[in-house]
Amino acid sequence: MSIKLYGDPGSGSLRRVTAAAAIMGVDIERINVDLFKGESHTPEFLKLNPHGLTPVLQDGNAVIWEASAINLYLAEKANSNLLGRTSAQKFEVLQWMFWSGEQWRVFSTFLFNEWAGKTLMGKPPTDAVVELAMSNIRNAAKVLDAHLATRKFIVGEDLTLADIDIAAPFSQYQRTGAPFDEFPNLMAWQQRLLDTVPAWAATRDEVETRMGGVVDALG
Ligand SMILES: N[C@@H](CCC(=O)N[C@@H](CS)C(=O)NCC(=O)O)C(=O)O
Repeated sequence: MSIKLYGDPGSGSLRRVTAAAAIMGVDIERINVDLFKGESHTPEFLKLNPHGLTPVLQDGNAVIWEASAINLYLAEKANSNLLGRTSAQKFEVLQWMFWSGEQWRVFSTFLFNEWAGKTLMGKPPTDAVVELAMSNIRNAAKVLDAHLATRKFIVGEDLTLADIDIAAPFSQYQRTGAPFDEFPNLMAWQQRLLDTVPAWAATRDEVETRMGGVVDALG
């Protein structure tokens, strides 16, 4: 039975899983959920994830939502080094993944929601939301930039799930206007991922094609 992955190709959260699965060589069956048509809020989909959010993975009886949890599930199944090579590294990878969810990605999500819910519809953004998000991104990026000054990847010498989780907000960077370009080591690391991890570059292209189509469709 195939492993099914539900999501919209324009989603940075789906990209975390499609990139990781490709790197690990795990075959998945993609099932498109058009988020711009509200397809993650149908009664059928809400049975998979009552939050109405994607991605969702279905592997036999196992249904998992939250991209980081999905990636941990797949990495354990594939016995992949994306989890880190040593026990110490594994906890460092987890530390950065949890940090990414709570202190980092969420603020880019605020900016993306402003863009998708307002800018794209020709409405003014809510300044307080944008200011809060920008200042939290700057505070976190300062720490990340210092961390990356002497490192190629977030943990150890190789790509891990921590890189994938922390790089995800770059998926919507052109649309959110997050101030990443104020941080040279962060920008260099992101470019390194695009240059050295083919699945990261391929999934970036997939997001861009889909989002270009969304913008065109809305005229
Ligand atoms: N923390 C969740 C975030 C999931 C999420 O925000 N997914 C967005 C797409 S990137 C979504 O499905 N949005 C649909 C909606 O809000 O209706 C994860 O990491 O999987």
